[in-house]
Amino acid sequence: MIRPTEDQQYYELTSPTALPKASGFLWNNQMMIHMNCRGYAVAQFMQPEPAKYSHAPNLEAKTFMQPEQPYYAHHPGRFLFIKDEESGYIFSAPYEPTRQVPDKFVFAAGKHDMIWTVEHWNLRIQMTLTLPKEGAAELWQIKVTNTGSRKRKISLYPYFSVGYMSWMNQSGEYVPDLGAIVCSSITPYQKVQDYPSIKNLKDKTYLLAERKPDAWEVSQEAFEGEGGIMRPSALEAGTLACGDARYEMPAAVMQYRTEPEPGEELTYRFVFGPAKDEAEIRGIRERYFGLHGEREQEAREPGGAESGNEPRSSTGSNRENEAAAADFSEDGFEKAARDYAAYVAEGRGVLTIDTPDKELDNFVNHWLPRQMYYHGVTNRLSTDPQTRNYLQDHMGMSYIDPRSTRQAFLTALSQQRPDGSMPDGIVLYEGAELKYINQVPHTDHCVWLPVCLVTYLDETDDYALLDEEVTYAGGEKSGTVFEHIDLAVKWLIGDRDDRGLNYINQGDWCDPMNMVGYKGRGVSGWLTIATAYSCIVWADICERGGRSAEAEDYRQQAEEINGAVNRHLWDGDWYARGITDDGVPFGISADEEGRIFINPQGWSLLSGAADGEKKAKLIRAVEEQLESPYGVEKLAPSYTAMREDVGRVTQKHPGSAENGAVYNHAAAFYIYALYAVGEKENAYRLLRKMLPGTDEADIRRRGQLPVFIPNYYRGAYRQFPRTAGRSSHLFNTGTVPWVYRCLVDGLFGVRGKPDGLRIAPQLPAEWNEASVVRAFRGAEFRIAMKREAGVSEAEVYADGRLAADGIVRGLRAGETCEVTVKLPL
Ligand code: CEZ
Repeated sequence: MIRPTEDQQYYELTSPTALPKASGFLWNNQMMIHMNCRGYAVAQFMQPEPAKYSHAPNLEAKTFMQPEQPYYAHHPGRFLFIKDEESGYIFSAPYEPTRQVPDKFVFAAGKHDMIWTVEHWNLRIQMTLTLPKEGAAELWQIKVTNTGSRKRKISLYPYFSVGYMSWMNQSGEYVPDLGAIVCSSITPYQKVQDYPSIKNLKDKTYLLAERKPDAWEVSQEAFEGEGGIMRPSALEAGTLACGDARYEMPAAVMQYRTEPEPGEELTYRFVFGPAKDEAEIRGIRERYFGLHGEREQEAREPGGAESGNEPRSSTGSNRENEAAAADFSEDGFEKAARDYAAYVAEGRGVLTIDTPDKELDNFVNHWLPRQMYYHGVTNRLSTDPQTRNYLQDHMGMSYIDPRSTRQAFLTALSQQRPDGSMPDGIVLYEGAELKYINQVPHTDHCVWLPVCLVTYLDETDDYALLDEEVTYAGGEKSGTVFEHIDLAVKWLIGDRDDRGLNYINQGDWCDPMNMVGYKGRGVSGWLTIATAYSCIVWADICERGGRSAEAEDYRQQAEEINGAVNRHLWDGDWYARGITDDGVPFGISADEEGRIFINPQGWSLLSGAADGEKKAKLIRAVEEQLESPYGVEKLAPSYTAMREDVGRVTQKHPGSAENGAVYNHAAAFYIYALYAVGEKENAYRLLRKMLPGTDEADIRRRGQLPVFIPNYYRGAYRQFPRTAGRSSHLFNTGTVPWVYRCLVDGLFGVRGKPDGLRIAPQLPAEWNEASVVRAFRGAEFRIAMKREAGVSEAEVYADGRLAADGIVRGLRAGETCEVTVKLPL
C-alpha cells in the first residue's frame, strides 16, 4: 500500500481509497501547495500576505493553515477528466471527482515533484506537478498513453479549480493570443485606505496551455450543468461550449480531442497560478513555453479528427516544425523543474544515517531536513511569524544554512522591547501587522532565545554573533546580542510572582491556555521550569564566552527557581501545569480532566528540578497516563467541557490539538529531555511513534505518508480510541528541529562543542550497530558505532586514536575523519 522508491526520492501510495487524505507538499519562497492523493489542493502564495488563486466555491474566511483540512466534492483540485468518445465512458484522474477506482493507481509524493500514475480503460495517465524556484506558479505535465491494442478516440479535459474569487467582481475567459484561460477578480475591500494595496494584488488566476485546446469552458455552472461535478453535463457534448464567466464563478477547463494509436504517448503542459495582468501571463508563457506562442494540437479543426497511421510518441502534429518548438518549450519548462529540484536539494541536513531501522533512516536522511528547510525558508507563509515559531524554525536552519539562523536572530532581536521582553510576532515585511494569535499577550517568547541560540552555537561556534550590535524596538536604545539575550533572560526572571513562579498572562507555549492568568495573577508551571532551563543554557553560553561570574549567577538563579518549582508545583508523582488567577493549581492528581500535562514533566528533567526520585515517578506517570500507541499525549484526560480558569484549550475537541492530542512538538520536547537524562530506551520508543508504521493497521489509522511529521496525531486514546492516531496532516510544526536535536544531541550523540565534535551515542538496546555521516563545520565525520564484548563504556577512536573524553578535535573544513565507536553490549 505504501512503499519508498528505491532511490528514496518518493513515497508511493498504491490506492486512492486506503489513505484518502494522504498528501505531499511543495513550496518555494513565494508559495506552497499541499495536494492529497486524490487530486485536491490547498495552495497559497505571498504578496506578501498569503492569498489564494484557487479558491473554495464559497466565501472563505481568511485564516492560517488548518489541521485536518476537510475535503469535499467541490474542494479546489486539479483533475483530468477523460472521455472515451466511442462509448461515452467518463472517468477522472487522479481519482476525484468521478471516483472510478482505476486498475492501477500510484501517488508518488516526492521531494521536488509529485507524480500520479493511473491506468484505466487501456489508458495510462501520468500527472506531474512541480514548481519553479521563483514565482507562484504550478507546472503541470500530463502524459496520456494508449496502452491498448487499438486506436482510441478520446477527449481529455484538464480541470483546474478557480472557485469563488470575489463578491465584488469575478469573471473569466479564454484569451486566444495568450493560449490561456484568464480569470479576473477584485479582492473584496471596503476602506478607501485599502485601495492602494488592493490595486497591486495579483487578482487574476490563469491556466496557460502549451498546446491550443480544441475547446474550453470557463463557467463552473455551465460546465457542471445538472450532472454536477461528479458527472459534469458539459462532457456529454462533442465539444465544450467555449463559454466564459461574467460575474459567475469561473473554472478553468479545456478540451483536447485526440485519437492516440496503440502505444502512442501524448504530452500536455500547463502552468497555473496567480498574476497581476495579461502582460505578466504573456511573460510566463514565454518563460516556460518559448516565444512561439501556443502550439497547434493536431492539424485539425476543433472537433475534427485527423491523424497519421504509424504509432507516435511525440507531442502532436506538424511534427517537422514542432521539433524546434518542443526543444524550446522543454528548455523553459524542464529547466524550471531542474532548478527547482536543485533548490529543494539545498535543504540537506548534517546527518546521513544507516541503522537497523530502515524507515527511520529514510525519514531522517530525506524528509526531515526537507521539512525543516520548508519552515526556514517560508516562515510558514506568514509575514509575522509567532516569535517562538520564528526562533525554533530558524534553530532548525542551524543544520541547513546557519547564516539564515544568524540573520533571524538579528532580525528578532531588533524587535525586542527595551525592557527585554519579546513581541508576540516578528514582523518580516514593512507594513506587516501582528495578526491572529499575535494580538494575544504570551509570556514565553524570551525562553526561546537562549534555548535556540545554543544549537546555532553548537553547530557554528560563532560566538562573534554575541558581539554584534543591534538596536531595540523603537530604535533609540542599542546593545550587543549578548546584552539583548541577557536582558531577555533577566526579563523572564523578573516576570515572576512572590512565590517565584512565572506569570502566564494569556498564554505561554500553549497558545490557547488563555484564561489561567488573564487577571494578572495566574502562573505557568511549565514556563517557570523553562525559565530555570533558560538560565542554565544561558549560563553555559556565558561560560563558554568567558563570562564565568555571570554563569555562576545564572546557575544559582536556576537552582532558586527549581526550588520554587518543587515547593509549589510538585504534586506527589508529577508537576502541576500551573496555578490559576484564583490560586487553584491544575494539571494535578485531584483534577478529573487535564490531570497531567507533558510539558512540565520533560522540561523539569532539562532544568534539573526533578531529582532521581521525582524523575522516576514522573516518567512512570507519563507512561501510564499519557503514552498511547501513537505517541505521548500533550495532556490527559482531554477536557470535555470548558474550564473558565484554564481557557480556550479546554474548548478544543478532546484529543485534537493542544487538548490532548499527541501534539508532536510537545512530544519532541519530552523525548529531547529523555535523551538529556540518558533515558535512551524510553526516548527511542517515543521517537519512533512519531512516524506512521511500521504495520499496515497503524498506517491506515494515521492516514498519512511518512514524508513529514504532522503537528499532531489525535489523542484522547483512552477516551476516544476510534479516532486516536489520526494525523492532522498539517506539516507546519515546531516539532522538526527538536526531532533533529534529539538525533544530533541524543540518539547519535554527535553534538558540536566549541573545540570539536563530541561523540556520545545513545543507541537503543535493540541496535547492535549504526553508522552516521556527520557534516560539521565543513568537515565530514564517518562514524561507525558498534557494540562489542569487553567494552564497559563508549570508546571513541578518531582515525584510529582514542579520544579520551569523546571529543574529536582539530578537524578543518574539507577534511574527513573516520571514527569508530565501541559500545558496551
Ligand atoms: O499553533 C501552534 C503555534 O504556532 O500552537 C503551539 C504553539 O506553541 C505554536 O507557537 C501550541 O499552542 O488555538 C491556537 O491558536 C493554536 O495554538 C494553533 O494556532 C496552533 C496550531 O497548531 C496551528 O499550527
